[in-house]
Formats: sequence, C-alpha cells, structure tokens
Amino acid sequence: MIASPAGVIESFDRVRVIDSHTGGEPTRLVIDGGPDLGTGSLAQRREAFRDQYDSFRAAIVNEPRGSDVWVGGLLCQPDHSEAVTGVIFFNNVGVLNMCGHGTIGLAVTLAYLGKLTPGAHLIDTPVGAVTATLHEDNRVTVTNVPSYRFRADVVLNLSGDVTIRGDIAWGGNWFFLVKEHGERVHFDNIARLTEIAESIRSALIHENISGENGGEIDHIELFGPADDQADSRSFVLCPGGAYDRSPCGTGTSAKLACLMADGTLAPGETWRQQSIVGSVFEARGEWDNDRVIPHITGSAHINAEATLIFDPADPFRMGITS
Ligand code: PYC
Repeated sequence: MIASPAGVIESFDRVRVIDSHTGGEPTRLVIDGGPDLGTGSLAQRREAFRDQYDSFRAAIVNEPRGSDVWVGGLLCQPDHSEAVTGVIFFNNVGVLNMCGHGTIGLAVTLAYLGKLTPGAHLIDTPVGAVTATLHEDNRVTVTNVPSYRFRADVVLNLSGDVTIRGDIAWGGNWFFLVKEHGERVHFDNIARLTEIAESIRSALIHENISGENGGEIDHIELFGPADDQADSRSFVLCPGGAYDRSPCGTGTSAKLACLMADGTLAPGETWRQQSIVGSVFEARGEWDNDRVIPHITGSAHINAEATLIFDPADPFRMGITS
C-alpha cells in the first residue's frame, strides 16, 4: 500500500512484469498493476509518476527485486491515437526521458504478448514519438527523436589539473561524449572507466555545464576502438551509477549526431556501435533540417515473466532506497 500526496491509498498487491534484455541491458516492463497517472500529456504524467510514485519506481527496479542496472518501463495511454502505446522509462534513481534499449525490449515484449506484429509502430515517450519497426528475428529498429550536437569540443577541468574535451549532444537524453581519455575501453577496465566517467559528471555539475535549456547531462560516454564487428566501442555511465550493458540507444543517437555534424559519417551510412560487453547496435541517420533522425537496430530477448508480490509484512517491499 502506498499513500499518495492526496492521501489516496494505492494498492500494489500484485504487479505483472515481463523482463527482457537488449544486448545484455535489462528492461522490466510493467504490464499490469501500475499506478493511475491521470490524464494530461505523457510528459505531465511522467512528472506525476516522478513526484507521486517514486516508491513504486523503486519497488520495481531497486533491490531486492532489481539492482542498479535495471531500467523499468511503465505502459501508458499514448498521446497520439495512432500510437500503439505510451511508455515512461525509469531506473534506479529516477525517471528517464527516453530509452533506446528499453524501446527495443518493449517492442519484443509486446510481440511476445501477441500485441505487435512485424512492421512499423508508433510509440509515445515523454520527449516525443518514436517508431519501433519489428523485424522477424527479435530485431527492432528504433527511429528515435531528432538528435543533435549542442556544443562541440567543450573543455572540462577534472581534479588534479587534468583537462578533458568532449561534445554535448541530445539523443533523447543528454550526453557528454569523450573520444580522448587515455583509458582502454575494455570489459576488464570497467572500474576505472566508471571512476573517470563519474569525475566527468561531477565536473559538469561543478562547472555548471548543461544541455540546451539547462537540461542535465546525466549520461557520459567514453569511446575507444572496437573489435572487427564494429566501428567503435563505448562505455556509457547511466544516471544511477551503473554502466549500460547495451551500446545505449539514446547514446548511439547522440554519437550519430556528432559524427554527422563533423561530416565523418554520411547520411544513410551504417555505424556499428559496440557496448562494453560486446553487443552491437547498427545505426544510421538522415538529416532533417539541422537535426539527425537516428535509426538504431538491435535485438532483445524475453527472459522472465513474473508477478511481483507486495507483502505488507515485508519492510523492503517498496525497494531499498537511500
Ligand atoms: O538505450 O537509451 C538507452 C539507455 C538509456 C539508459 C540505459 N539505456
């Protein structure tokens, strides 16, 4: 039971979820039993979810049912009548704007439920509509929100007189993208990559550097060479301190925007972005005025179907929070 600010008691006795992973990064989709967020745009309902149901968020993705790495998705009424669904994504610390790997997981989950057939489907997110094109083999292409580089070659002062340069770009979330950081982007170096990415995020806050209109830059991407399956490998630090096991759909969109702004990648040309665990997204973009429309392709697999139980006697039924 959860008391909302209005004093209404909400009962979350049982919540149905389906778990999937996209290139190793998990998504837990709430299928039934989620909160009623009222009417209003999806952006407004995301605010209601953030402000009134944070304990529900934590119950779904935090320990003991989840962990720092989980991304949750709440199915909602869409804003557009032609959309198959709306979705609000969230993680271990709050709500997300958009989530690429989560949208791939969502499409494969709806197909598993018999609610999505192969082809293109509109999905509403709080930051705009995206299209998920379901292919036959668990692969999905997400045509993401228009993406762009906001600032190039921003100099950042880290502690110990170290400076680092990076681009600020929007791909559905705000990213700081760093090519030169002096570290190996490899699975066996995750602790060090996390440390550097955390220090970059702290420096961005300290120096008051943000995305357009003050948007918080809550994702950090460090790039390095890939194996022969891809053009680049990335380490992506997510807002809650976990790293993305997938190549990050919104992060790959931000990367495309930077590559195309530099003229390094031509419209329609394929870019293969590899994650730190080796999974690959195929990406291509096209210009729409000064924005890049990214198409990100990856695959997801269902790995659990569950009913979450909220035992009133369980002190951690709403998750472990700080
Ligand atoms: O795939 O866009 C993404 C994403 C964001 C956070 C974790 N994954």
